[in-house]
Amino acid sequence: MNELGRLEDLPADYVAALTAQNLVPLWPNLRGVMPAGKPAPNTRATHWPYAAIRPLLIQAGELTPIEKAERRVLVLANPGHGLNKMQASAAMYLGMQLLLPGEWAPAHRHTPNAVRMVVEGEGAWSTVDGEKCKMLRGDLILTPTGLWHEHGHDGKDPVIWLDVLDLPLVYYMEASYHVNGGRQPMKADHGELSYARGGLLPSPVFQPSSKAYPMLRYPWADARAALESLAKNQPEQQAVQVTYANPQTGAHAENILGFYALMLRPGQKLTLPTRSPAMVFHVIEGAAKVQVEEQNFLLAEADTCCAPGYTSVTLPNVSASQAAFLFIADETPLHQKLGVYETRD
Ligand code: GTQ
Repeated sequence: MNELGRLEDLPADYVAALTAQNLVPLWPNLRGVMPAGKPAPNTRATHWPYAAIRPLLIQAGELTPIEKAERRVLVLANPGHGLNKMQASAAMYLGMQLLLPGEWAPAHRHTPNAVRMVVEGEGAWSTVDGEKCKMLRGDLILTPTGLWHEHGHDGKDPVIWLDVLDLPLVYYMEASYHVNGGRQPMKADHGELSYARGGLLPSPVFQPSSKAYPMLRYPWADARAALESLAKNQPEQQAVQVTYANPQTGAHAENILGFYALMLRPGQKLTLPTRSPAMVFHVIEGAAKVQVEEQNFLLAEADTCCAPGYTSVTLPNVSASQAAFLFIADETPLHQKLGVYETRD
């Protein structure tokens, strides 16, 4: 490969003349923006143990009233991007959000898409597009782009959930903004009850739903049951995994990020195919190791970690007797839509 000319090889007055005209020579920068063979990501494999986050989040509850925070969130920031960038990967944002009993996180809507994965506590709910969604441990709740949402809490103990947003991408596109609103009128919660079983679509007037996001709450009890049933029926199958999908179209539940639940059988060690999208792993039940090339993280329940794209990831279940259940978020829909999705051997 040719050594390309460096900036220092150019006369200083020439570089100054370029700068004065808002011009930049490509050749000193070409390899930086298009490295050889594979990208050089800023995203670093990073582990955020829940045991470290939880006390600091509870302390945030003492330090900052909800009125002063709107959303009381500690952001799981990837040091490879710089903590102030508040990104876990190029397209993914992660936050751990705390709502205390009686608190209310007021209604707003915004252009980034979000989901919530409930980590701890009972009695909270999110109203999304007028639909009241219960928040139970392991439930996935969508707040897709543009839909009004607010969070409330009628229970007794703190509720904590993991937010996953495509905020870094939408922000990078200079398309990120929010609108505040008042209390949202509630409709009966029909979403998860309407789409109660796979393969059965509600069609009361022989019409598919006209909603872009017909299902907003994906109860953990159903996802877990689907995984258990897959594991039982397909004993040879390596990856016991389900995708959170739009039940009307079969496409990914949201447009930019993909969401999945994975079951690791007792003692199983699963190697994922090397693929272009970055991934996030969050343990719903059990414990698992996440091996990202040479790095090795031990994830306890409620721990979260991320891996950059184009890396090989192996997931050993730590237990020989208990299954482990992971929630996964990744950038697959984005890569597929942009035509840059790749797998490698
Ligand atoms: O709950 O609406 O972590 O708007 C970041 C931005 C949560 C939310 C976040 C948000 C929210």
